[in-house]
Amino acid sequence: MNNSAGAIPEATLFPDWLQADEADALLAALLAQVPWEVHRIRMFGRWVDSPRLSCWIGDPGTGYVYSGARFEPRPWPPALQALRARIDAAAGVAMNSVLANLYRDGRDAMGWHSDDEPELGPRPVIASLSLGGTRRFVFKHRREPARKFERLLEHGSLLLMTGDTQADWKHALPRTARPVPARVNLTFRRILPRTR
Ligand SMILES: O=C(O)CCC(=O)C(=O)O
Repeated sequence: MNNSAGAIPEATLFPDWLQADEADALLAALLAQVPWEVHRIRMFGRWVDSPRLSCWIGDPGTGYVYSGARFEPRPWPPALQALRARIDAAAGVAMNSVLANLYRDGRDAMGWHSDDEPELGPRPVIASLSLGGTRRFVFKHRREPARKFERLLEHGSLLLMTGDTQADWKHALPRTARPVPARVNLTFRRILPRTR
């Protein structure tokens, strides 16, 4: 999945997409500027607190339904306004929203899922920027679950997921017992206009 040898040809990891000092400054700004909240999600028929803090950010009209709940977008914080154009250039897509997640320590995590909500359309481009503590990011094939692989998402790295990545693979960010610094992840997305 790195630039030389790909386990998924349509998922590309750019380890040092941001320089360390720029990534440090962005992390500090996001911790201060984003209105972090606990999202309630539906799991196995029950509403539970998501084990991380989150914020759905976007242009007007980019309401998003995931894990059984609907989220209306918060406005873009100043720290993301300039970054947005650079993400668009890297992804080749005009992103109009971003899910920001804060993993406070190794107990915060994200379970198996694909970013395949109808609002994203078929074959969505997702640009995932990681800041702070390094965490494992794991992929499992949706129809052949024995096919799994993982990558480390480091401070300043950008993971671009395109093509059939969401249709063919699930991903997760597992818990860890290892002491790990706080991590912020930003998954930039393009929500398509409603057709009805
Ligand atoms: O934290 C991450 O790296 C991924 C988060 C994610 O997959 C999601 O929120 O959909």
